[in-house]
Amino acid sequence: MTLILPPYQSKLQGWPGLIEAYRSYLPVTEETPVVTLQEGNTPLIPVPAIANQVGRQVEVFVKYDGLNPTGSFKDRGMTLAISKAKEAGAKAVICASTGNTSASAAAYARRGGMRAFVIIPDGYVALGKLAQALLYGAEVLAIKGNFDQALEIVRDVADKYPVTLVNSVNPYRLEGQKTGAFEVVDTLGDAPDWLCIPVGNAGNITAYWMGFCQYHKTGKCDRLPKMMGFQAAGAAPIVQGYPVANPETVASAIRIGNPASWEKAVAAQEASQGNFTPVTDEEILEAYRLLASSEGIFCEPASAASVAGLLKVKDQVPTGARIVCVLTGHGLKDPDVAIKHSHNNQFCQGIEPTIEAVAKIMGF
Ligand code: AN7
Repeated sequence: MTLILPPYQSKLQGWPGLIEAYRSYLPVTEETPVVTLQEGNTPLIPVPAIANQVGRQVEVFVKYDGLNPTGSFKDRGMTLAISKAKEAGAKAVICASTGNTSASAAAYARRGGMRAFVIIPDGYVALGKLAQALLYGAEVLAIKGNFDQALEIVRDVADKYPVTLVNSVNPYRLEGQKTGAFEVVDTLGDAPDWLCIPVGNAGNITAYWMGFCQYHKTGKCDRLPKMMGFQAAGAAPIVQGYPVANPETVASAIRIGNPASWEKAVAAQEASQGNFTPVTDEEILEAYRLLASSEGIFCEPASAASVAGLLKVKDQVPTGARIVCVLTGHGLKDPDVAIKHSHNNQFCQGIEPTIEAVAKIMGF
């Protein structure tokens, strides 16, 4: 078996990537060729301004998974899915994506020496994500359709042709993503009271719940969180109870009308006595701006749905609760939305290049 890591790698100190860090909890063997970009180990950052808005002496943290190697939580699942695909001898992988999965699949597949086919909804993938897929060297197929249609196509293609599907219907994706929950518990010393998370294809909420349950069973945590899932109001099939044919939201990452992990996500919500709640685009953008301008944390719009959701249901939060909101992707993924919706009226252009002109505008 070809090893991906060069021999000098094993002598390095520091974080080895999540497969090595959580090897005993993951379906890998000594034979598995580990394809890693040292993903995981992302910070859990206190967000006091958000906590203040909730009140009731709560503690609020964000799990900033936008700091993964390709800028989203997808890397957690992709390191494992690509390693297992390589172990099985795959030469090519395929995924449907609203953007982040395509960026992650492209990076890990290319690092593992495989072709990466990505099917995306034409015109609905944020600029940074498209840039990534192109530069990583993916074969990018933009369809005149939405994510749900793209997912149907890739399922069929992977059935009929020698390509491995790396959407979250691939069980290794969720196995890798559950490490997000491990890291939260490892940092806090126990599970939080609430885990607030954006929901699109419903893989991540399912994976976090798997992670908390596995850690609970092995005695790493004493309790389990309520799983609080938030969908964009224009793309809220789980909230409504039926698929949405034409999902629409500014949060293009979660513009999904028929989630693949629907039943598993509902099972997690029910077992944890959590909830699914819709948040409007305006609420998402409000939380997006608040995180950046009050906390210094730039996430993408879909990620801000977790904080928007917490603020929306803050009256249900128990006093003194400890809450974690998952920030799934980096803000630089979607520069168009940032510029369009910053509401920053202090951007002055066309200024004469003199100290006097600058000082005057500064108000001195
Ligand atoms: C930033 O990339 O579905 O509920 O194709 O990119 O596990 O789907 C992305 C989803 C939340 C929703 N936040 O997670 C894709 C894709 C961000 C995302 C979600 C996505 P799931």
